[in-house]
Amino acid sequence: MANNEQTFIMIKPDGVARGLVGEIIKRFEAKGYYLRALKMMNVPKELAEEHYVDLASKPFYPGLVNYIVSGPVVATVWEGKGVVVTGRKLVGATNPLASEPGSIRGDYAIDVGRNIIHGSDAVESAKREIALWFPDGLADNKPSTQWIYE
Ligand code: FUP
Repeated sequence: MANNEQTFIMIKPDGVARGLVGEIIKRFEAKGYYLRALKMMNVPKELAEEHYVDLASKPFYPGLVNYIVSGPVVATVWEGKGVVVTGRKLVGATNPLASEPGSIRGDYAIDVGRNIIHGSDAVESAKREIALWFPDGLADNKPSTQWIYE
C-alpha cells in the first residue's frame, strides 16, 4: 500500500462556521497523515455542481449545492498509507445519526444535510476531486515520515 496515497477532505460551510476546522485538522494530523494542501475559499456554484455531479438526479441535490455555496469551505488534501479508507472512518457515516461516536460526524453533527465534512470515497474519486479543487496542482513538498512508517 502506497505511503503517498491522497484523499480530498473538505470542511463544509457549517464546519467552518462552527469553528471545527482546527479540531478536524488535528484528528487527521494526530493519526499521522500529512496535510499536503489547504485553502479556504468560497465555492463557485459550478464547482459545487461538478463535485456532486453523480448525485445530480437526487431530490436533495439542489439543496446540497446551495449548502456548499452558502459560506466558505476549507479544501484539503491529505496524504498517507490507506488515507482514503481510513479518512472515511475518521469522517464517519454519511448520516451523522448513524456515525459512530469517535468519528467526526458522529461527534459533531446530527443532520445528513449539515454533516460538516466531505471525504473522498475511493482512490479514483479522490484523484478526480483533487484535480477539480486544485486545478493548478499541489505545491511541491515531501513529508518527513520516518516516525510514521516502518
Ligand atoms: P458521503 O460520501 O458520505 O459524503 O455521502 P454521499 O456522497 O452519498 O452524499 C453526499 C452528500 O449529500 C452528503 F454528505 C450529504 C448529502 N446527502 C443529503 O443531503 N441527503 C441524503 O439523503 C444523502 C446525502
